[in-house]
Amino acid sequence: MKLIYALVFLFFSTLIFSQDAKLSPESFRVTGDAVRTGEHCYRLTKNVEWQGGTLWYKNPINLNDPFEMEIDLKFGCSDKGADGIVFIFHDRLRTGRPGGGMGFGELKPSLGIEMDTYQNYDLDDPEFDHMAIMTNGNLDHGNSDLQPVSILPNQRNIEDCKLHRIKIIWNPYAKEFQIFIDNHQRIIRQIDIVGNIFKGNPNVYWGFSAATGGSHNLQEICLEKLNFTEVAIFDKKTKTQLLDGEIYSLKNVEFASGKSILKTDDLKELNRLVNLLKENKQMDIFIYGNTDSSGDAKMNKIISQKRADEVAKYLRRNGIDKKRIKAKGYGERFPKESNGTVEGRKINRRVDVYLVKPRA
Ligand SMILES: [Ca+2]
Ligand SMILES: [Ca+2]
Repeated sequence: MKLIYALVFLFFSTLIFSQDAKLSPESFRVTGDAVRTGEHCYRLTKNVEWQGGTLWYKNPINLNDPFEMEIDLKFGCSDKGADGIVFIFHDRLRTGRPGGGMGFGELKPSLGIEMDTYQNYDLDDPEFDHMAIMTNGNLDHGNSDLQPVSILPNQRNIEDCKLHRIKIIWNPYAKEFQIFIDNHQRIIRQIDIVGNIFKGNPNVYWGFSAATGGSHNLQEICLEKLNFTEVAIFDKKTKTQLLDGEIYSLKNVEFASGKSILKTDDLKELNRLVNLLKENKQMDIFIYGNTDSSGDAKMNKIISQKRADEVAKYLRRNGIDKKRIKAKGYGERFPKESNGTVEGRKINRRVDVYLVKPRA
């Protein structure tokens, strides 16, 4: 019984930990006039003219997995202030046109949930505080497909000095977006974000952007709950080394002695490799299998080839063109450490990769 309690505790503490890691300030980048003001709170704009600020989550997320978040937004205290806040998906950490564009204007490719408190006549904005799902930085409601709804029910003013809870749910299986404000469902829309907007790339960044113009408001955000899958990517240094063509030993890609079956449940490292190759389509990859010196040298060469082939197979299964992949087994020829110790042998049973720079 005690064991079950311990396991349940472990499970929940892991959940809480991953939630905390996502909410931690280190996971975010503020740009423009945005600043952190509390544990999980940020000010996007001051209540002065011509401000623009964005809060970005630093790592890309995978839109083929579900996405859910709850945050509190404050739109300021002056009715008819400006300009509003936009939730953004974009393929880079880059902000669009401020002012009436709210940091989303002309940003391509992108999806934005605009929460707009200022009526721009040139964009056919309605008089009331409104929200809509918009694409590719286009905030013009002249297009009948993009008719906005009021943010709060009954066109109530949202610039009321209060925090409002917004809940965003993305269901990738139904390709459906749902948006709730203060527990009222305001938008439900089917949209193929990955296919139609991001041309098949599911890895996008998300953030909240706000701006002011001649009219203004204090606009703030507090993060409450975040739930999504981060995309596995190499750290900056490793990525640079790989793109420079340096040899790299895959981490956590392990094999039992004399075996070619991938031992690890942790596929992050292989997914990092897949994502790097998808990002850099001009580069090919060489995969080298290696063994320790236990057993027969000829046999080791065969096993090392199988190890390299295992990794190649994983890349192919995840959409990397087989023409870009070369896999070779070197057996025990290139040990990294001494074969005299258990640890050394474990390190020597490895797969090395390097990317081939495109010819100029
Ligand atoms: Ca507006
Ligand atoms: Ca208003």
